[in-house]
Amino acid sequence: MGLDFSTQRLKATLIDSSLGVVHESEIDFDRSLPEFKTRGGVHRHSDGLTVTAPPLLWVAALDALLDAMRRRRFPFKRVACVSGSGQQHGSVYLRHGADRVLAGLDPALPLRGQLEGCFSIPDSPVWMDSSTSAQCRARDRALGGAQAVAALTGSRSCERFTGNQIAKIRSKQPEAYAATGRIALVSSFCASLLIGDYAPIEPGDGAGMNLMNLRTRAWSPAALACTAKNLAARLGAIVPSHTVIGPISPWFAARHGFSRACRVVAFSGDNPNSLAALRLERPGDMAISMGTSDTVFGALSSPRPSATEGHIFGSPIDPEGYMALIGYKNGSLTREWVRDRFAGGSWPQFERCLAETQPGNRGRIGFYYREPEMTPPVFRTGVWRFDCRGRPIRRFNEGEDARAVIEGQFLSMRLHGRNIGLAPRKILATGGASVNRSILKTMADVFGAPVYTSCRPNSASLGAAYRALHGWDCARKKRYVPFMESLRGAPPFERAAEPDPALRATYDPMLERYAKLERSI
Ligand code: XUL
Repeated sequence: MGLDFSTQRLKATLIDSSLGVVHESEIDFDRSLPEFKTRGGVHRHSDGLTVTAPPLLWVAALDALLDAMRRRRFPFKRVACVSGSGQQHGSVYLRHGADRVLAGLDPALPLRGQLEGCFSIPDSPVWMDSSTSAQCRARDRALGGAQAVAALTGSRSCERFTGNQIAKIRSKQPEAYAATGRIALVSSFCASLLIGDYAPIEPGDGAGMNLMNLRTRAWSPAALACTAKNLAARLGAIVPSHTVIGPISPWFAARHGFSRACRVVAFSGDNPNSLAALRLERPGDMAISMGTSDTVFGALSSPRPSATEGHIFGSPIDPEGYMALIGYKNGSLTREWVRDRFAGGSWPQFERCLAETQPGNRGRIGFYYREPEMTPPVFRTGVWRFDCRGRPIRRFNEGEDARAVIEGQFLSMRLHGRNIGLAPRKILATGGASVNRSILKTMADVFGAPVYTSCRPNSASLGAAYRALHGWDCARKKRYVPFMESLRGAPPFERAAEPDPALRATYDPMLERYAKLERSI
């Protein structure tokens, strides 16, 4: 069973021994638990920067989900192993002694009332928070600059990253910090509920804190020291992602009928779990998720952390591997804007534009920033068009904007992926735009790699279920089993587009021209 505590809902995905999905359930936080007064699962504060969510909401959601599954006569006793996923970076502050509460839960009562008094901070900072710029700059100063922070932890100091959130709480709410016995991530907190004890953190989600040494996968004493006093004792251990962290707690067996033999595998973040769902195990396996914002992630063996772009996390499916994550703000909305203004207003018309223009767009390159962009950081929105000699031009010919926005987005992904060590071998396309065949063909050509598609929604909870199976398999066989050995027989992805090898000669030099023009913007 995989559980995904995402920003807006809790989902469960169950797979059986043939690796097919046999059950899915979900609870929407705003709708099912209105008393927490969240919108989109969070509380946005009046400063416009602070965003929080009550951890008791996630506890109440687990009660509600399990009750709903029990009403549907879900056979809990057949669940062999559970793992899970949490929105990344968020932190949960548990009072001294909360571990005793977790260990002594009364099966006659729901979790919610029993855990209510356990939080020293009742509203947890979450990934949408951007209120910690001062703490980020202090971290940069203490650790030798932005690039030094990235080289040590895998990412530059980011406002949403847990270490900076902890530093803010330690300085603004010292009594609450002193009352805290354990600081957990959303993922490890939710795992704690299942094992009835404080759960360890693993390197996939642990890397999203600006506190872990990316290479050793242990807490960095220097990063801890510049965050808060006596932090190591409050964070607990970091364990490999496939670790069985305990049997399920007696509360789950007595109240819902789970088997006492059911095991729990370390929970990870939603992005690392999506990497597991898409089985991106080998360096060069990457995914492009095209949604409101676009996300690129993939496996790599020689990470090159950068202070200006992307993040590197520990791989959740390879104890020695790494994963890259690059986010873009200009995704679907920007593609739709180009479609509506310059490409006939419909996707069939847009596809016609792609078909009627030449790959490489006769050397023409466009940059379309409808939103301030994060990769690369571009704060001024606008459209920039260049001819084949790199001279700015005001307009393109008919159809060329459609090709320019798609080629430009993929060239950017190839460039910024390369900058942090991602060398694509095979691409999995997911999200809304991945149903569009001409977009996928352009993707294959720009990257020079085959493109596969996966339309399975809920990738984080499915990935957590795969990781549960993986951890269970390793424990059962008493050796490390490669992830894909545990996943042998999983349904194959559909091969959707092949690269045209002749187009390397077009796109390789175009990438270098793109990089130069991007710098000029
Ligand atoms: C990743 C990030 C989000 C969250 C929420 O760095 O902040 O993707 O994990 O889903």
